[in-house]
Amino acid sequence: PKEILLADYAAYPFAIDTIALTFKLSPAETIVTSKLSCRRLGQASTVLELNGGPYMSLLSLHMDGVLLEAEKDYDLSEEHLRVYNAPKSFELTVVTSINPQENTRLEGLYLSSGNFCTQCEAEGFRHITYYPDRPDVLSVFSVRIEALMEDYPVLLSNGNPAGAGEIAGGYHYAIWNDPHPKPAYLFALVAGNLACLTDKFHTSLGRDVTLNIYTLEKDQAKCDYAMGALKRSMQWDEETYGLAYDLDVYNIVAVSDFNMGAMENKGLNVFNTKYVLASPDTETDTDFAHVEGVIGHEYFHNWTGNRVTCRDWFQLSLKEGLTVYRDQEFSSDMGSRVIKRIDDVKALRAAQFPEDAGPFAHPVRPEKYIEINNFYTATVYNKGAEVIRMMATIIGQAAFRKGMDLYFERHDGSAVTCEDFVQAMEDASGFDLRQFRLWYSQAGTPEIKVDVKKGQGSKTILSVSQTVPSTPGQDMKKPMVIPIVMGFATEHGDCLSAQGLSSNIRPLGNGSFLLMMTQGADEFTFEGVEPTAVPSLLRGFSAPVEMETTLSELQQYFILNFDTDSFNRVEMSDLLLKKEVYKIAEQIEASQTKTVSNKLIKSLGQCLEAYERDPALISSILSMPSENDCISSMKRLSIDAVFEARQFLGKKIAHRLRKSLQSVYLSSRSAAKSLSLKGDKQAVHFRRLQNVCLSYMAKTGGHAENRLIVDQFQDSTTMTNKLAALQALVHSSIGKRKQLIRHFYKAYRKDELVVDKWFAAQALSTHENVHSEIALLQNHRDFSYTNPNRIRSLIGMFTMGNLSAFHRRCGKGYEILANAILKLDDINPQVAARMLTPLGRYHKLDKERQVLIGKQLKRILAKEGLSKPVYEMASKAYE
Ligand code: BAL
Ligand code: ZN
Repeated sequence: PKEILLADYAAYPFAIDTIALTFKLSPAETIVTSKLSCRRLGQASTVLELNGGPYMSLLSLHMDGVLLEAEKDYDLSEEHLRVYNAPKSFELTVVTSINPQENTRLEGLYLSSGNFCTQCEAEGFRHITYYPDRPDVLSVFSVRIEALMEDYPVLLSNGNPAGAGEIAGGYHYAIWNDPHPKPAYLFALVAGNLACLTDKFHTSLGRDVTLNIYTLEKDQAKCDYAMGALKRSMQWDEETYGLAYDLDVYNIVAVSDFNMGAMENKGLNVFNTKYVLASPDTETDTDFAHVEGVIGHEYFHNWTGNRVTCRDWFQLSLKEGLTVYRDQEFSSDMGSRVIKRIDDVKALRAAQFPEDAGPFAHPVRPEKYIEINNFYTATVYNKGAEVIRMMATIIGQAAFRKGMDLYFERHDGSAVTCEDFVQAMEDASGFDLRQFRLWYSQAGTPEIKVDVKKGQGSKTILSVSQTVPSTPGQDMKKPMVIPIVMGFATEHGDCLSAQGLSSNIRPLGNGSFLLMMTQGADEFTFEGVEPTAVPSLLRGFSAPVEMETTLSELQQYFILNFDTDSFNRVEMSDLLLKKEVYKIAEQIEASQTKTVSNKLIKSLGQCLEAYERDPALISSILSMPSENDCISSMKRLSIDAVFEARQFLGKKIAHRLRKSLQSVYLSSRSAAKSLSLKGDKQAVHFRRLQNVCLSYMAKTGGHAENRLIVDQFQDSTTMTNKLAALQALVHSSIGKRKQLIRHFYKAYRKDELVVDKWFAAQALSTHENVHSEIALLQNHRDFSYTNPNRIRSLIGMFTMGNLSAFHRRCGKGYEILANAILKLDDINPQVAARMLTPLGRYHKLDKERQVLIGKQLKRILAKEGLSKPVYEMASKAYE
C-alpha cells in the first residue's frame, strides 16, 4: 500500500462551490444523486479527480446535462473517478448506488439498530459518492432525503431544516441546508425511528437554538444529563472564548454501532450511545464524567474543527489536540480541577507514553501514513492537548485567549495548519515559539533529570538535563522547550522568600515558578530559599515528560505529606508505590525474601485517616499504579517479577491497613449515601474512595470483607457501586462468585452498555483460567464482532487492561488477540487495526515473548487480502 506524505501536499485545483445531494434511502440499495458546481482554479489541469471506493456503483455521470461516456470522457478505478476536459466552470451530476445494510465497516452510510446513519471522518464520504474527499475542499451543502415514512419518520442532515413533506407511496422527504461551507468529512445523515428530547438555548448573539437528542425510544429517559452537559458547554464556550453557536438547531443522535466515541458533524453530531446515555442505576460516575467531556468535546469542535478546519489530515491535532484541551478545561471548570488533571495525566501515561516509546511512535503532526484512521491516536489527541496546554502555560492565560481570538479572526471559514495556530499564538503574545514548534515534529517522550544543589551563600541551584529518545525514522533529536512549573514546599505552605532568580525563571505569583528549559542542560538559580524547603517539581504536569530527580526519600515523603500542590502529592505516592514494586521485583529476581517499606504503609495509612477533607484526592493517593504504568516505567526487570511484586504489594497494603480500610470504607459509604440523597455532587468523591477501599479489601480474601463485597453487590442502587462490587467479585474466590456474575447478566441483559461492562469486568479477571473464560465469553450469545463497543469491552479490555493475563508465557493471550484481529479484518478493518495497539508495546518483553508475538504478527500479515489499516499497524509492530 502507498504511503501518503505531508511533503507532497498540493492544493486542490478545483473549487466545488455547492453540492446538492439527494438520497433515496433503502437498506439494500440507496441511490445518491450529487450535483456539484465546479470551478477550475487558475491554469489548473483539466482533469477533475474525485475520490471513490470499492463499495459503490456509479450509475451515471452528466456534465452540464450531457451524459458522459466511460473511457472517452472519464475513467473509473477502484479509488478514483477522473473526468476529462473539464471546462472553466460546469455542473457535474453523479449518481451512485450503495448498500448500507451490508456495510459492517461503519464508515460512510450504514445501519445501526435498523436506522440509517453516517460516519464520514476521515474518508467515509468517498463511499457515498465520488467527491474530492479531503478537508481543504469546502462547499455549501444542501441535502434532500427521501424514505418510507413509517420506517423512518425522522430525517436529519446538517444545518437548518428547509422543508419537509409527503410523497406518493408512503414516502416522505426532508430538506436540510447548511449555510456554512464545510469539508465532506463533516457531512452527516440520519434517518430512522427515533425518540427525541428537546430543549432550548439562547445564545449571547441573540439566536434561539433548538437542542435535540435523538435515541431509540427505550433510551430516551437517559438523556437529561447529556442535555444539561450540552447547555453547560454552550455557556462555557461563550464565557471562556466568546464563541457562540451559529445554527438554529443542534442535533445529537445516539447510535449503538460506532467506531469512535462521537462525531462533530456540523449541526448533527452522531454519538456512540456510551457517551450520551447516563442514568445512575446503569452508568457509573466515571461514565457521567465521560458523557460531559465528550458532549463538550463535540460541541467545542463547532469552532475548533468546523469553523476552522484542517488543511490536510497531517494537521489532525490542530483540531483534536486543541479540542481535547478545551474539553479538559471545561470539565475542570465544571468539577474538581485537580482530580480532572490527575485522571487526564493517568490516561496520558497509560496510552500515550507507551505509544511514544514503541514502533507506533509518531509526532503530534505525523509526516506520513498509509491509513489516516490509524492516526486518531493518543499522541495526536492527548499529547496534542498537552502541547496546547504548554503554550498556554508559557505565554499565560490572557495571551492565550488573545491568540485564540486572533486565530479565529484570521482563519474563520478556512482549512489551515498547526503552524497557523502557533503563529497566531506567537503574534498575539510576542513570545518566540520557534523552538517550541519541535513539539509538533519530534516524536518521543523527553526524559528530564533534575539535580538539586545548594550553591554559595543562600543559593539553590537546579541543574536540569534532557534527552529525547530516538523513535522510528527519527534518530537525532534536538533539545525541546520544556516549561517546568515548580515551587518550594515547606511544612507551612510554599516558601515565598525566593528571590534573585536567574533569567530563565519566571515567578507565577502563586508561590510557584516557571522554569523555561531550552537546552540539553540548563541551570536555574534561586536565592533565599528556606534551607528545609523541598522542590516540588513539574506541578500540574506542566510538560509531558518522564522525570527523574535527586530528591532524597525523606524529601519525597515530605512532598507526599505536605505539598500545597495536591497533584504532586498524588504523583509522589505513585512514584513511591512504583519504586516499592521495583524493589520487591528485584528481591523476587534475586530469590530474596520480599519486604514492604513500613514508612510507605504508614504514610498511606496517615493519608487514609485524613480522608474527610478531600476523599477524591485520598482515593488517588491510595490507588495502586496500573500494570501498564508499572511496566512502562520499569528498567531492566522482567514483567513476571513486576506483576508478582505489584500484586504482593497490593495485598500487603490491604492487610496492613485492614482496619482503616474497613472503617473508611464504611464511613465513606454512608457519607456518599447521605450526600447523594441531598443531591450533593461530593457524593461522587466519597464513592470513589469507598470503592478504592473496596478494591483493597477484596485483596484480603477475608470473611468480613467478602461479606461487604457481596452486600454492596446486592444492595447498591448505583451502577458505580454495583460495578465496583462486580469487579471485586470477579477476582475473588467467593463461593457464590459465578452465580452472582450470572445474576448481574440476567438483571441487565437488555441494556447493551451494561452488558459491555459485564464483559469488561470478566476480561479483567486475574483467575488462572482467564483464557478459557475469555473463550467462553467469545462464544456468548451477546458477543458480536460487528459491534465495536462489544469488541472493545472484551478483547480490548483483556489485551490492554489485563496485562498479566494477556502476557502469560503460554502465548495464549497473543493467540486470542490475533484470532480476533483476523476475524475482524473482514468485518471492520478500522477497529481491527486499533486492536493491534497492545502488540506495539512489546519492546520491554523478554525474547521468549517477543518470539511468540512475532509469530502472531506473521500470521496476521500472511492473511490474504489483509486490509490496509491492519497491514500498516501489523507491519510496524513486526519491524
Ligand atoms: N473527530 C472525530 C471524533 C472526535 O475527535 O471528536
Ligand atoms: Zn475530536
